[in-house]
Amino acid sequence: MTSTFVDATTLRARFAARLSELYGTEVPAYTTLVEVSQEVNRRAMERDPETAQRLGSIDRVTAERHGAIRVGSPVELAQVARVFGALGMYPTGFYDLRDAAPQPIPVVSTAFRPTERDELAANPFRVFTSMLVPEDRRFFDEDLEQRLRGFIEARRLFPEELLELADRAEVEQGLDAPSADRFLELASASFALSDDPVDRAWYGELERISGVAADIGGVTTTHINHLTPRVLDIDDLYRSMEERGIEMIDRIQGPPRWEGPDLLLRQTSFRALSEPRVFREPDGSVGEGELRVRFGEVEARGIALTPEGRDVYDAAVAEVDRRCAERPDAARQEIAAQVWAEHIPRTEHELWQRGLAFFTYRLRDEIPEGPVPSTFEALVDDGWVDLEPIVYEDFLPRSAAGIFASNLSGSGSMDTGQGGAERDAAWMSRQIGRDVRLPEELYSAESEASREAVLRELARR
Ligand code: OOG
Ligand code: NI
Repeated sequence: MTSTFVDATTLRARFAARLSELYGTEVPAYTTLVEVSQEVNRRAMERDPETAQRLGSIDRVTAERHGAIRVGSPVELAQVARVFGALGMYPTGFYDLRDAAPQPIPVVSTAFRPTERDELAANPFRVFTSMLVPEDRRFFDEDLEQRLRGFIEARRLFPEELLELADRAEVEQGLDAPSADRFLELASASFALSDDPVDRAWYGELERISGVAADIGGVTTTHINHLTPRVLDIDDLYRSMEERGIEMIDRIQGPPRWEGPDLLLRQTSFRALSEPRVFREPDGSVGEGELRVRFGEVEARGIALTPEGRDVYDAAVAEVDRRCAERPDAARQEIAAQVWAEHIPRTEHELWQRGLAFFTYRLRDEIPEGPVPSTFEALVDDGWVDLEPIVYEDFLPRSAAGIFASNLSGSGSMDTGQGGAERDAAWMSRQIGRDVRLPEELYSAESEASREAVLRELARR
């Protein structure tokens, strides 16, 4: 390779930075969010650098973003997969938001992200990608399904030149410098807010069913819907944003603030302001209008849970819901912290012992005197092997639905008497011709590989 070759990792980092720049010019409050996030992370590092970096280096966390986009069909999703494939990002996880509380959303989603630990460490950029399900009769009748599909089939989200560059980049795992520049230019332009006129009547018809349906099927392009920085202390972030006069949604989604280890994912957001858009009115005239569809989100990440851990987590969330319903005046945060204290282990070690969270292992440089313990458990318990938590790299459907819902104007409408089209990860994989990977399999493989590496190393010593 010549020195001007841009590999997939560098391409991904450059794309993430470029999108961040674009989104900052489009949504100025995002720039404030990034500034405040950096202050919050600096404070967390000053308090305790070791704890702050337990789930990723400060360099990784500072650069870390996730974006969200929404598309209309499997054909479009397959094209998205090609663009992100060029950046070393692969479809991971399947989320069905159509039966989500507090509000059903007519989409199924996946996230494109790097899957290898060193790639995540180099740049963990990920994009939550939702696809409309026009076939779902609970939301759309047959006539509207046909018109929606017709509208979506007639548009092109990505120019052919971009898709061809993407395919080449994926095969060659990067691009020469001029092609890389061109790829980045075309890719970021594909996610910019468009000034194509929005058909007011069509948009309005879809919006009565779902604001998300209108945002996807009511316009001729896709756009980056939010871009989320990662913080080390989301409670500090929430307070700091409100102090700056930015009104946040009423709470932080996901696990409560508590004394034990951070689990999974906590997120919160603020509603972006209205943005000017061009509209075509029913009388054919074209003029300025406004839409309010994009927002700012921020997140804090915790340890990945095993399926058993996820069951404990889900049971705790159900218990919080139950107690909150019994005591509608009580603060959810307080109830949740109480439930957590009762149900969730307070240390990483106990999470590991009970098989509730994923860890990798490291043989200590200084190992104890005496015979080698005979079980892996004892190697950990007796101080031969250290546990290192695996950070949760994915999303939570309930938080996702909460984020969607808190940023919609109307509640939409749904006919629950109708059947919904069946969708799952296997269906999505077939549609896009790529395997949608399951997060828990990736975490489990990483943990297992590290356990074997420790045993091999121990045998050599
Ligand atoms: C995606 C909402 C989900 C998250 O972080 O859970 C999401 C969207 O609004 O398109 O991004
Ligand atoms: Ni998000």
